[in-house]
Amino acid sequence: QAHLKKAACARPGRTVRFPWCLSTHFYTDNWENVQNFQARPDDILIATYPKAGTTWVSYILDLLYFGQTERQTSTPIFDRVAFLESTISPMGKDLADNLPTSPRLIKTHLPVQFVPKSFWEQNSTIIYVARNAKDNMVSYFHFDRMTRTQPEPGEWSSYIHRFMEGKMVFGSWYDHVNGWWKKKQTHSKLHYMFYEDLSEDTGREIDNLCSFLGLSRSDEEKKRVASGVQFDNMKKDDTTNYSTHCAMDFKISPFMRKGKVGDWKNHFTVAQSQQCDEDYEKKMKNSTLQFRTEI
Ligand code: PPS
Repeated sequence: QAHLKKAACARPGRTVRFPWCLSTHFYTDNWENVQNFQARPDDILIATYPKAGTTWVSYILDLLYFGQTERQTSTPIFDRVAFLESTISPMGKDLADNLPTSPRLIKTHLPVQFVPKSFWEQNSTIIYVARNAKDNMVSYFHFDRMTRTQPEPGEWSSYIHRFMEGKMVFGSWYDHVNGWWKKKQTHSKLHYMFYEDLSEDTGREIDNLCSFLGLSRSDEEKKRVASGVQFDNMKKDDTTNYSTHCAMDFKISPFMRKGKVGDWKNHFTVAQSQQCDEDYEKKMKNSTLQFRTEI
């Protein structure tokens, strides 16, 4: 098994060009099967643009539903929450099919229009997490440096432009956050969350999640969850920090890197920030979405 895992991600991802994005074969090889995935009414789909807080919200949901069982303390989060379109071991669709839990927690980075239709037919619950563009970009850049599943990021100065042009694995951040935001207006089983809100007040966001999901948990339980999912706790926990994942080189950058709102200030020059803001105004001018780049 370990040998197979190593072989599965020994080489960098082959770049695949889809009309809507640049991808790698890791996320497209199983496309038909993913599109035909059979969702269930009690499934919970955690949808995000990459690096927006997927693992954080996954762990919150995992603890809210299942607590600290043996499975939680021994199985890495990427084996407990199925990454649907991924073909990196574990194969996401097969893992999702065989998850023993109810609800099944399933993660996707797909733009809203590519979510398998059975999620809508079954009226499954969806949690979308969004993060401000600048911090999301910085986090993605460092991730691209350290994982073999993504194309090399190149220089930061050119990466910013590629991000603004939407030439990223999983496509344009702007289209992603807006597409899901639009869907939220008509789909009542979609809860749209922000990384910045979670960072500001994790307890409040857990309360909101519980209300949305119809979960009654005691204040004590909710406090335990909020404390368990703090950045430092997740960073030192080998089941949540991705240290056992085959495709990542933590010597370059750890998965649990900084976990902050506003780290973009350590990366953008004043000119880069202005350019990004001007471009942002144009791309987001028709959107009612509001992001915070500091708290
Ligand atoms: S992935 O690969 O798309 O699933 O990555 P994802 O989990 O969406 O995003 C990783 C970033 O989220 C940060 N993170 C957290 N921040 C604060 N608190 C907690 N508990 C937490 N857990 C994960 C993680 O550090 C990455 O952000 P950066 O800015 O790179 O540190």
